[in-house]
Amino acid sequence: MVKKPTKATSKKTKPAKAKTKKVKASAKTEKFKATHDELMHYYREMLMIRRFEEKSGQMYGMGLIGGFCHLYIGQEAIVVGIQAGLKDGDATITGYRDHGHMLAAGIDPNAVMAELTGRATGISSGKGGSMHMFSTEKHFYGGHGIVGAQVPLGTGVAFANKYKGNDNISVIYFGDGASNQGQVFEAFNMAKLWNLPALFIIENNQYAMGTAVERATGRADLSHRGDSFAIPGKLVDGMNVLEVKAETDKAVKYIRSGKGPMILEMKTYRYRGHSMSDPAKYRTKEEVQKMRAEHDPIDQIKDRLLKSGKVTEEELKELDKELKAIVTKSADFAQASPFPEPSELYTDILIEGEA
Ligand SMILES: Cc1ncc(C[n+]2csc(CCOP(=O)(O)OP(=O)(O)O)c2C)c(N)n1
Ligand SMILES: [Mg+2]
Repeated sequence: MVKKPTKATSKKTKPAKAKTKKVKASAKTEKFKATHDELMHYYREMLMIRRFEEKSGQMYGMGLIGGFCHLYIGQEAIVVGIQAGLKDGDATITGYRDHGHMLAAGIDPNAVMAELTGRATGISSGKGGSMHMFSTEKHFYGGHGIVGAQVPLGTGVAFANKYKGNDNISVIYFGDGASNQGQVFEAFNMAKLWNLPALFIIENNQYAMGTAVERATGRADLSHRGDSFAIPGKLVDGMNVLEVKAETDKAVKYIRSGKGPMILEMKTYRYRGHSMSDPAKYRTKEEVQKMRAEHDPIDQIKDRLLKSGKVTEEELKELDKELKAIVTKSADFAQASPFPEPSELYTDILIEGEA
């Protein structure tokens, strides 16, 4: 959602005293400068994704979303912080946990929810579902169900940008599990060989399905994955949107100046199971609770906003209501939309004239 930063609606109301949930980690955001409008913008964008994902979870439970559905709850600061450091024309590509990436890229929530529910008004005409959504208009190249497949594809997008001589970069998101795949290293090699404008983002949410990163990875500090290709990497607190934005700015500057690719390992955590069908028995409830209580990306910014006295708890509640209404509208829109016609099975298979 590339909306203008939201301003506090009323300055007269008395700022609420720290009535919010205590967030021990909020001090970490204090190290980074941000204007009030920027903080409000990040808060709004992250909360929008969370509310959208909560609704998606409900819709899945009601049987309105079929197939696989992977929620992004807990990881919101990554796409929001990165998107804030990009310019129009920059491309993004990711795996199946893609709803948040689409909303952050400014794609209409109605079109995303309609796609999740398989309706003709969906962004892939109801034929892609949760894992296969695209928007060439917003330079969002999917939505991919095959773990790691987006990495060579996104590297190809970076190649295209360089070939065309524009200054757009390609941001390629993938998980800690995907980072062990062979095709990722082949893509790294070519990206460095040709110094392509590629920003590789490893979303290390610490699990690949039910496997903890330490159980599957010889060296778990993934920011070093590019060492043997001379691709610089950095570890970033992916729960702190301000740190994500600051490190994105540095990486984008480096890449746009023609120096070649870069890797950012975003340390994060997913609160929900791998997909809607995962009961998450491989970790304790306490582990999840601790992350939520001490590192929640939205609470960290909320805490800082309230401490600033420039916005009240009431005003933030109003904003939340506004976002919930947008999400409800998207669910209503989806349910009122028709399913694709059976004849649609035979369209969008080959590009016209290419057969
Ligand atoms: C090539 C391939 N192998 C296996 C799978 C099954 N699979 C789907 S998601 C997943 C885990 C990937 O974890 P990670 O890369 O950490 O991303 P996350 O789900 O945590 O976002 C696996 C093994 C698949 N979709 N594709
Ligand atoms: Mg993972």
